[in-house]
Amino acid sequence: MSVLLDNQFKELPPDKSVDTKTFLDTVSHLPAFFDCLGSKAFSAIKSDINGNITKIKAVYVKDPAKYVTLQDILEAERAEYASEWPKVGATLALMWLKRGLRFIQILLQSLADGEKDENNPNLIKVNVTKAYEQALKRYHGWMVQRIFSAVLFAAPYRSNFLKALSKGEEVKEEECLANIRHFLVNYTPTVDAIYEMYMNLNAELDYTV
Ligand code: 03F
Repeated sequence: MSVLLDNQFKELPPDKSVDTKTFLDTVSHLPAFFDCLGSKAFSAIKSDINGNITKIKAVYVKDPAKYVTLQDILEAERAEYASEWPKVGATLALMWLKRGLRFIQILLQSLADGEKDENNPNLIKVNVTKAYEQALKRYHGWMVQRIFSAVLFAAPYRSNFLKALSKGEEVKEEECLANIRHFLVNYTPTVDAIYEMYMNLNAELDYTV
């Protein structure tokens, strides 16, 4: 089976609201995937993503009936924290988590679209770099950008990455790419909806770390 199909996102309702519990259940499976990539270089990324999921979960479990959708959380925190908001609480955690999710989306989409470096077809550097430039780079100062360049060397080969997505099973490349496309059908609109929510609530910040 494929990691992706095990963690399929749910289809959004017409109002594009994202159900908090379903969202948390689905993203909670992502961090374990980093262990399959076979390099310690990914542990900082894994713990950053994990940390953000934990922060959102901590707010949700305090009052699940109040925080049915992700927007419920943002609106409640906006009222609670006033001028500190949005650089606080689950609002800040989701702001960063969604950037990691966007990175994964662009990376998977680029692989599914068959974008590759014709001279090094088994490397995913072009795909990873594209995802980084579009999803994260502008929020990183020069130090973190240098960390990215270092981590890039630990990026798995394309064939190993596709194998990891298939839980270590040897599957045909075409089958794996089909699974990726299938996964993106609900994943992309969910990530888009979260971005749209941040824009509509004026909750997006562009400081760098
Ligand atoms: C800010 C910031 N977080 C943190 O300081 C930086 C962490 C390390 C960033 C290193 C960059 C590496 C880029 C990725 C290269 C990957 C190569 C992959 C090859 C496959 C925030 O942190 C906190 O989050 C927030 O809670 C806090 O309060 O200002 C705030 C305070 O600071 C980030 O920049 C988020 C980084 C997210 C990176 C996500 C990368 C995902 C990488 C690989 C995905 C593999 C595909 C998986 C598919 C799985 C499908 C099932």
